[in-house]
Amino acid sequence: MAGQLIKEWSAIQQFPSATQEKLVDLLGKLKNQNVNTLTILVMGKGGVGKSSTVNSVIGERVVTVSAFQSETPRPVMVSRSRSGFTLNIIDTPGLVEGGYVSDQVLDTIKSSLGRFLLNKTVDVLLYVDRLDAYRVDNMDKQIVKAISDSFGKEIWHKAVVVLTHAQLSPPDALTYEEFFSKRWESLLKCIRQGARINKNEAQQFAIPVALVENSGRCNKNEHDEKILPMGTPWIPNLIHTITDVTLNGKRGILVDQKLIEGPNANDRGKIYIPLILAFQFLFIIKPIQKMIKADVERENKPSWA
Ligand SMILES: Nc1nc2c(ncn2[C@@H]2O[C@H](COP(=O)(O)OP(=O)(O)O)[C@@H](O)[C@H]2O)c(=O)[nH]1
Ligand SMILES: [Mg+2]
Repeated sequence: MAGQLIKEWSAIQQFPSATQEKLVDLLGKLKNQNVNTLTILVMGKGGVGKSSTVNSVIGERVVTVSAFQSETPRPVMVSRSRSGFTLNIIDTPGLVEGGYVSDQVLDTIKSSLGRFLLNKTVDVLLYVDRLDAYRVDNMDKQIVKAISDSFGKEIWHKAVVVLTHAQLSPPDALTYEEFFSKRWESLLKCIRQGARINKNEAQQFAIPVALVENSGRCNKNEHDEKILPMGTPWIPNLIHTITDVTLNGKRGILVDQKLIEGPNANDRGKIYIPLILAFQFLFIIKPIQKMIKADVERENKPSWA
């Protein structure tokens, strides 16, 4: 973005003053630690609320949200500045296409990152899913695995899991807290498996979760702030979690040539293809050919031989 003028983050004034104060505090905390730019990458399945969350955080409709249409095909970076502080948020297309994790989407994300941020770092990954889902499945694990293979397992040091649709009434007579902790427990387990984070590493990879409700019907407190069912204003809470992860002492994700051109999940297996072919030739095809040859020789001998 060299030389390009970054838009002023004026939509921050759309937030209720209680939220504005907290945001200004958090941005101050980052600046005190010499963090003048905060770059956030948003990824997840399609339709989970990635774009809506980007709009909620910026405070205006900066990216397209659609219930039924297929999403924007390319990643978009939205940048806003405020008193010397720059916020970059990168919204991306859903990672699942036609029932598979799409390598093509992952490649597009990486090459777009190269265009937006070459030799700069991503500070935080927002991994978005919905709170109101009752199961995790193998696809969820595949997505986490694909992200880890493409960006390195370390990306989970910089991750915040965002669960949208947080204003829900839990099923089966569970309390909200019970439902949340069950959902989070199973998703966290799935993330650890997909990212191959073992028991000993779980402590280092303490992945935080933040709840989000993008709906216009989100409840508000007496200060007009959008709140979660337990009363927490969710926008300041999300930015607080993002700030903590930014300052957690772990290195951000460097967008260099190696990352952009590096292999992703399925490509990695491809290096074994020549080996597998060689194996098949030496240990399966060759012996069969030998057997056939021996057979033919036997057949060709005259019966009286
Ligand atoms: N009720 C509710 N609807 C949401 C929430 N987040 C997104 N949506 C809706 O879900 C649909 C998909 O959202 P979108 O942000 O485009 O998802 P994306 O495909 O992940 O970018 C849209 O109709 C949104 O209005 C949320 O937190 N609560
Ligand atoms: Mg979207």
